[in-house]
Amino acid sequence: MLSILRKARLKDKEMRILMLGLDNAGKTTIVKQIMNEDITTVSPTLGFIIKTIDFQGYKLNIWDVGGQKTLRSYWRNYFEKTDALIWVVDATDRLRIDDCREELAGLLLEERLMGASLLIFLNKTDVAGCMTEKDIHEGLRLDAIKTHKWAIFPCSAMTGKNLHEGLEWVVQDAKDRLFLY
Ligand SMILES: Nc1nc2c(ncn2[C@@H]2O[C@H](COP(=O)(O)OP(=O)(O)OP(=O)(O)O)[C@@H](O)[C@H]2O)c(=O)[nH]1
Ligand SMILES: [Mg+2]
Repeated sequence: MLSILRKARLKDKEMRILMLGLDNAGKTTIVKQIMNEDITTVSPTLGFIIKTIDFQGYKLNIWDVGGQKTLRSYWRNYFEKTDALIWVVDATDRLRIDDCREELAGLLLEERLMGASLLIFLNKTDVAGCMTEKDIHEGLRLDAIKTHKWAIFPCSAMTGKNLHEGLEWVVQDAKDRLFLY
């Protein structure tokens, strides 16, 4: 019995994190920055990339999926067993904030994502004049989200600002829930 429990817990030392957002939001750059890889050579993701990060004793399998409009219908192929959803928003992309809200709202209706923690990375905040946390709060109507526990972290994939802190939150939150059962 104990060994089964231990195995279950060991298994929980792995987390599946799904990273989505509109194209050009900076998802791939965020992952590369976290992995200390060269961030000067990113190009749009046409399929998906899985990166495994060792983080505070946990193995994080991060699924970075392309966000171009034609690719969004494939997002649903990646929902299964997701512990945490990272939604990346481009703080400089005011024109597509409605598009961004609608795509996120659609995801939050997904049954297979119901148990997932939601981390919102407000990326590109190194750019002067970009949208603020308050702008995003209103633009994405975050207060209306009742289905998921969420947090928003203004960050920059260029400088690395707040990326670690965001991951820390989402891992802690997913962890808290895993051990409830
Ligand atoms: N200034 C600034 N530019 C960034 C930042 N993050 C990403 N970029 C730039 O934004 C562009 C898109 O970055 P990607 O990481 O390819 O975006 P993506 O979300 O993976 O895009 P798709 O794969 O098409 O879904 C690149 O030119 C990056 O250099 C940031 O924090 N600040
Ligand atoms: Mg990408």
